[in-house]
Amino acid sequence: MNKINLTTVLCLFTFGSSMAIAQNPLDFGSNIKTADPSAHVWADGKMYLYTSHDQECQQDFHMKDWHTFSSSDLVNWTDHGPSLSVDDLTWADDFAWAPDAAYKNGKYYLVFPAGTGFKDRVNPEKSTKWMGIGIAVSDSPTGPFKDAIGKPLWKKPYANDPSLFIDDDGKAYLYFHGMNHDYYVAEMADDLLSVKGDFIKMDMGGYEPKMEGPWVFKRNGIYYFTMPENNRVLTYYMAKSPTGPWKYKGVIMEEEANANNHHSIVEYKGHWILFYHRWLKTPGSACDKKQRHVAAEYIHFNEDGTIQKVERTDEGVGDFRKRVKAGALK
Ligand code: FUB
Repeated sequence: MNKINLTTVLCLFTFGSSMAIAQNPLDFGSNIKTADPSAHVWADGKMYLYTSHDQECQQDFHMKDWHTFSSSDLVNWTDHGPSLSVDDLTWADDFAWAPDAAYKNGKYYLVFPAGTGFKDRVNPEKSTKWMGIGIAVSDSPTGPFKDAIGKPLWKKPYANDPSLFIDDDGKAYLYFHGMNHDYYVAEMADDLLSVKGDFIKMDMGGYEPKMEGPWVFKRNGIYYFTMPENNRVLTYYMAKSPTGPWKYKGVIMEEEANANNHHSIVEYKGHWILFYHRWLKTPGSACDKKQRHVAAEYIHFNEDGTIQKVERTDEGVGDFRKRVKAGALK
């Protein structure tokens, strides 16, 4: 190879390798529309995403099943198919909304909201919609999951968007969005099949906006309660205990297009990742409207533990392998 050709090749290689790889929304290998990602890293070292599943061109969130995806590099994903469907439930037939998962006592648990009835937007007094939270179990992280108690954990209050946090001492806490019960937490029994005692109303430091989709994680001994505030803007609180008192800290990600967001935050191979969903028009859709797709971004912390604001990007975590190899700073 002469000198000019070699230089050209080297330039192309250097430029090409520094170019970001478009990775959002995540490529699940099909046209599937997914939302509400809950991320977990289990003992096999893989990242697992538990998501809800929008029917193509859906309206009013009539959703029927939950999917599990796994990956080792956040770029190549395996769709393990529906891990549970409302058809498998005796007490609900619709609204397979935002799930979460946990590993405890050698088993994998899927905690999920589901419901019955319908929402009448024109005459709300005619609405019959009801939602509750169920718990299903499997020997495998990808299911199939089996409804473990054959009923919701409770019937009142109306509740959805469950999130299970298991602390280092093994205690399990269930956070949720509930009618007149936002910012309550339920401590779960050791087998995760029932709630222990009463719901606990958490001290949110006097700031309790409308919310849904809470998520709790722990980093360096500090607990974080994150949520889509007003169902749109991702914001957070910090505390020294999983039940508060919490201190409001502000915005993680601004709202986009007046649409709901739903998220989870997890550490993977030394990097903190925010999974969320975006409303996007994508090729191959059966209708000309925005639909939900799961995406991911890096998330960074300041010295004092506060979270830096995150922008939505096309690149997302497309360079994850490279970053892990380089041991890049968080
Ligand atoms: O996916 C249905 C609902 O939309 C979720 O439960 C909410 O968090 C919102 O994302």
